[in-house]
Order: sequence, then C-alpha cells, then structure tokens
Amino acid sequence: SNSQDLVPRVALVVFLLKGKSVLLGKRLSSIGHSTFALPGGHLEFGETFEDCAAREVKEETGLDIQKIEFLTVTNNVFLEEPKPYHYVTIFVRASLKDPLQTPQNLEPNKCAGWDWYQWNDLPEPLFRPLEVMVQSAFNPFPESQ
Ligand code: 8DG
Ligand code: MG
Ligand code: MG
Repeated sequence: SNSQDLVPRVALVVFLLKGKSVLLGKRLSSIGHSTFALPGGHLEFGETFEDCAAREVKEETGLDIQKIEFLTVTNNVFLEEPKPYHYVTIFVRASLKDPLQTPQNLEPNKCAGWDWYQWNDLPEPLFRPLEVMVQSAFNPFPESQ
C-alpha cells in the first residue's frame, strides 16, 4: 500500500479480568508479530464500544463478557515498525459472564493461543501499545482490587 493509504484507525481492546489475571494472546499478525496482546480489533461502523468489545472477544475466544467499562484511550503512532501503523485505541475492561468458561483460539491464523496471566507477572514481549501502558503504571483493575 502506498503512503496515501495511511490513515489513523480506531481499535478497541479489552482487559478481560479474572481475579488478578488478564487474558492475553501471542499475535501472529504482521503488526506486533510474536508479542502478547489483549483481545480486540477494529470498531465497526455504527457500533457502540460495548458491542465492539463483546463481539471481538466472542469472535476471537468464544468467551461471553459482562460489566464492560470504558477505561481510557491512547494514540498509538508507530511509524518505524516493519509495518507503520497509527491506531487510536480504546481500552475497556470486562469480566466473564461465566467464570468457568475457558478461552478457545478461534482465529489461529492471527493468534497462537489465549491464556490468563497474572498482572504482576506479565509475559514478554508485550505488544507495543500495551507495553507503553504497563510502563506508565496503568492499572486496569477496579480500585478495590
Ligand atoms: P478485526 O478484523 O477483527 O476488526 O481486527 P483484528 O484482526 O482483530 O485486529 P487486531 O490487530 O487484533 O486489532 C486492531 C489493532 O488494534 C491492532 O492492529 C493495533 C490495535 N491494538 C492496540 N493495542 C492492542 C492490543 O492490546 N490488542 C489488539 N488485539 N490490538 C491492539 O493498540
Ligand atoms: Mg478481531
Ligand atoms: Mg484482534
């Protein structure tokens, strides 16, 4: 694609929280290949943040989520990566509708597999937009936890 095709895009990603853990998957897409990232994807035309969060998590993991809450938005400009990208990324948190439901790897061409990781023992390397947040001491858990 030539440089005139480069536009900022809107992404929405989900901190799916279970106890002190979050759900992460190792990316197989060209952007952020082999890094650990949250479930999520592109906001579709006409979609609410909540609908997008529930849809992406369902499509990618089969999990049903509840208590979807907006957390923050970040501007992710990575022009020097092998594939330059600019995402305005909306971060939400959510919990499982059924805490016993386990994630399935429903998009094996895009993800090596999903697993729960303790927030104080995250895998490396993290996907850059997520790494930036962790470096800034961002915490996705409710105050009480
Ligand atoms: P879609 O076709 O399902 O809409 O897209 P996708 O294949 O699921 O896209 P994605 O790469 O998973 O997510 C879109 C973009 O969101 C990604 O290229 C960059 C941005 N993004 C972040 N942080 C994160 C993150 O932690 N996880 C994911 N999956 N995407 C993220 O800025
Ligand atoms: Mg997706
Ligand atoms: Mg995705």
